[in-house]
Amino acid sequence: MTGLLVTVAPTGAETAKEDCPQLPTTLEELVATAVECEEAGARMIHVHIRDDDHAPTLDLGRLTHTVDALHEKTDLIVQLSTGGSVHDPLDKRLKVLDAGPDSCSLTMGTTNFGDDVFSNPWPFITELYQLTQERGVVPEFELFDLGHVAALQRLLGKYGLPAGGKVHVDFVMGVPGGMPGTSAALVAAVAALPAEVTSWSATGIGRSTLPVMLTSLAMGGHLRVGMEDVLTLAKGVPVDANRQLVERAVEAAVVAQRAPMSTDEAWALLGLEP
Ligand code: KMH
Ligand code: ZN
Repeated sequence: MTGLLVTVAPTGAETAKEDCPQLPTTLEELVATAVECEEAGARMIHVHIRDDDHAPTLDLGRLTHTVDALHEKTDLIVQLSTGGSVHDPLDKRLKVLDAGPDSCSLTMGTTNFGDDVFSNPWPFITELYQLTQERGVVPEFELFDLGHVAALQRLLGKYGLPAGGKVHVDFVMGVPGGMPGTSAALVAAVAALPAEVTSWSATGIGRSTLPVMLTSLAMGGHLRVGMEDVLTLAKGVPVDANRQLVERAVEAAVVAQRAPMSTDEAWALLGLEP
């Protein structure tokens, strides 16, 4: 069976620090989280950062400092979010690549996002994609809906393969407005993937976390876990640290006879060099 890539998404842009003090929002908290999640088996980190008031920010200086600090303290693949928060303008989201990440998220279409809209118009997608190719940044294609799978096929057909030659996607499931976090939806979405896709992972938001995790493991997919996507371990049991979610994913993987990947295997999976 395929080895397992665990990506940790520790912070996100939606949860307020005051509602969840254990959310890593400062650089020190983020780096400490990254170190312990790597020890627990994570090999990639999907990063959103916050400002001094713990509000989401795409400040380029802070992003660059964050990438450098994570590279200094860990061997994790550093993936910056280009999704940011639903309030971030498209031009600022394109600038994220200037911070020098190994990887970046690239969402393949506009999605209703709870009461908001997560905007990803086609011209933005193509500009961001071409920028990743120029800069040698490996995109992780975020697919919130079945239509995003078709959009990925269109993108690859028109602009060719990403930097590094691998095509890695992540299904983000259970967002109100996107595809549901069910086994049936994951099976349908995987069946629709373009032939160029070399690896896929999945994450289920909130209560869909466990069904999506177990289905992905059974299907040979990889996992994204973290407090960006879920804040409870079970009903009424809050997550105290991202490490707990990584540990749970690794425990489930071991039961499924999916050994967590080594650092070198993870970087190679994405067409990157450590
Ligand atoms: N915060 C969401 C609006 C990404 O990181 O690329 C977008 C998001 C996806 O989290
Ligand atoms: Zn994100």
